[in-house]
Amino acid sequence: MQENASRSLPVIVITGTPGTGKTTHAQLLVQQSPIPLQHINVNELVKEKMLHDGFDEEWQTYVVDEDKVVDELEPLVSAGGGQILDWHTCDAFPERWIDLVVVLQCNHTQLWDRLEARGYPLKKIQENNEAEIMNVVLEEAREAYAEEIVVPLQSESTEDLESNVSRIVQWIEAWQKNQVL
Ligand code: DAT
Repeated sequence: MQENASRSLPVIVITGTPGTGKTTHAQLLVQQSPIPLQHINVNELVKEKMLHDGFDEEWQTYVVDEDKVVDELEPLVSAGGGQILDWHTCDAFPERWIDLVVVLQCNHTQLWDRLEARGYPLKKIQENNEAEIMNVVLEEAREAYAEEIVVPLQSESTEDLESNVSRIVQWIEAWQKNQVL
């Protein structure tokens, strides 16, 4: 069991290959959560706070400085938790920060369409699609965190979205009860 007694609110990671639905889930979770949660879109934070070493034109992505990301988030998490960390990778976050890691998964044909609609270059669509097929993010999460806190969830339909968010809300309610005991 991890020692997270200093936090009054849980810290939840929502991860998955780009396009699997992290931001969509995080936004709905903020609305439905019984406790106030702050949605942190880490990609946006990287851009806003310049937590990177420049833009990679070939891959059309920022070269993220993960140490800077961790330093930026540490005071927030340490101040009592209550964050949803929305990012396509998760092993940079220290284990002691995290109470739940939701890994969203999506069938690769559907993922391809979502990324194409987003205007990603072909190479980036292929790379992400392959990563999804190979379960890269799930493996990464399982290596970085205790097995019982890593939960893979399918994100292919609106029904999936709604039932996933309900499940996370139930988890939050259970977490709260546990804190009181
Ligand atoms: P991410 O934050 O993982 O990159 P997103 O939340 O921006 O993904 O979603 C990408 C697109 O896919 C967006 O148009 C919403 C759609 N989408 C995501 N999850 C979905 C789901 N479970 N059902 C239907 N559409 C979904």
